[in-house]
Amino acid sequence: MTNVVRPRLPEGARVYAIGDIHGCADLLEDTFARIDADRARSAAVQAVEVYLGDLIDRGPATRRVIDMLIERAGRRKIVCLKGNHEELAIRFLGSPRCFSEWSGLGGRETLISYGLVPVARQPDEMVALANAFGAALPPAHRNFLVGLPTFYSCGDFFFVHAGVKPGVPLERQRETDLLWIRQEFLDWDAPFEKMIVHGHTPVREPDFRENRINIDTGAYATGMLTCLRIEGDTLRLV
Ligand SMILES: [Mn+2]
Repeated sequence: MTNVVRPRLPEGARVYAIGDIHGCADLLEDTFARIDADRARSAAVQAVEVYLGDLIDRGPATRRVIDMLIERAGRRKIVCLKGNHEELAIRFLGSPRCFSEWSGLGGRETLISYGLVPVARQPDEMVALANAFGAALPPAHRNFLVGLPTFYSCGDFFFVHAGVKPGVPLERQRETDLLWIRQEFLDWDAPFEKMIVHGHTPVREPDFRENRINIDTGAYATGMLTCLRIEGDTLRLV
């Protein structure tokens, strides 16, 4: 019989992990309230909120979501991770030709939230739109997007947007895998070095596996933004 050791956080640490927000400010506001109520019921020595990336795009209120997260960071310990959508938005600023790819994945909603008209067919129109986006983006938002880390590790847990490349040590993962990987990671059922908590691939309900936990419940389409609380070896949905 195998001796199953459940992954755990260090004594006194609590993590609230939040799935892909995708521009849904109202759902984020509701999640803030749920976390605050949970903290009021039981105080933690050290609580950190980890937002798993894809904060932007698809939903209607990317600009407000970023404002809310920046404001939240002023009074709570939070970590916002980079998702593939944040990568695309940043890339568009320097490479206007990726407009078609980004806009099709929900970037047009982000541009609209910054007061822009997301139409560009010719290369020169894409350059003009990228410049307009750069001008419309408050410096604090640009710094926020550019400065996002790609993972957060605590105790036996590893938080990341998309997943990790099987067979590669966590400390040697490539950013493109952390932000984009899908089937190769999802199909892998052997243990990783740590329990991987991730988003990126929507599921109907939080998916608890032996080696990973997917909490992307497709908020922008379902209205469900999942928040998972981890303390010790105890997992609970908030
Ligand atoms: Mn994603």
